[in-house]
Amino acid sequence: MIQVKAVFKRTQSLKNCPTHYCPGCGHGIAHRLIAETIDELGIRDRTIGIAPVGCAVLAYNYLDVDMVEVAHGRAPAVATGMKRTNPDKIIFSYQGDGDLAAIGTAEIIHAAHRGEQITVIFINNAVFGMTGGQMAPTTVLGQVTATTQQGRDAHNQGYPLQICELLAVLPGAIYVERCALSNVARIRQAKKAVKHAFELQAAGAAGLALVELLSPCPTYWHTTPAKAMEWIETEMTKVFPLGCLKNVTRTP
Ligand SMILES: Cc1ncc(C[n+]2csc(CCOP(=O)(O)OP(=O)(O)O)c2C)c(N)n1
Ligand code: SF4
Ligand SMILES: [Mg+2]
Repeated sequence: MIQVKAVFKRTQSLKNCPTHYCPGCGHGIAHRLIAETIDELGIRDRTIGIAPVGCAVLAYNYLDVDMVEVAHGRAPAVATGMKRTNPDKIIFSYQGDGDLAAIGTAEIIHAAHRGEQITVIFINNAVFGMTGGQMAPTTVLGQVTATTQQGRDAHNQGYPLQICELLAVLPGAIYVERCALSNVARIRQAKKAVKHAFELQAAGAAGLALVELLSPCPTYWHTTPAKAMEWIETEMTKVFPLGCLKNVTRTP
């Protein structure tokens, strides 16, 4: 008799549906890491996600947990209210760089500053993807976007904004790590980081946990999925160094 051993099975917290993301987009990978984490921690029945603006606005079509949609940049403010009124729930926001690092800069800084007990997954793809590939605060110098046709120039458009470095100095932020979705080893590390950010909240740690994921956008980087992965490794990580910037344990 042939023995069949299951080596792979569906991630329960991911819905079984076609994707709307472009080929090679990092959002789908990030969704999967979150869904696997929720399954592995057994927190599906008490997790509430906040969907962003941007290409992942439809995150609730993929993640099979309770989700709410909030206005541009406001996710950390809404997450604050949700967690304070439902302390037994696991609250996470999922935000792009246009959402978190441009429109919602004030919200994320103050939520971290207040030490809100929330988990933030921050997708840095160096552009405003959904609206046509305009420059984001995270666009790297020299990068051509719809609004920086000659390449981003520090004199005209300033320098790339490093959110992890900004937040790590705030006492209210307890865990800040930057990972990349650029190859299998990096994705495995990203999974560990995402899981840790959820575990801290599940364990009742007091403070905000944020994981930044450098994520490919082949469409608005005007390149192939494979070259987009390479570009993260060769260019993005120079400006956004990978690693854990902060990991402290604090209970209320
Ligand atoms: C108040 C307001 N600001 C801006 C927009 C347009 N808008 C919608 S999504 C988006 C950018 C989203 O970019 P990002 O968060 O980086 O997500 P991505 O698509 O790159 O994943 C913008 C500017 C809007 N509709 N309303
Ligand atoms: S435009 Fe970029 S971020 Fe948006 S779905 Fe396509 S590859 Fe992903
Ligand atoms: Mg973006």
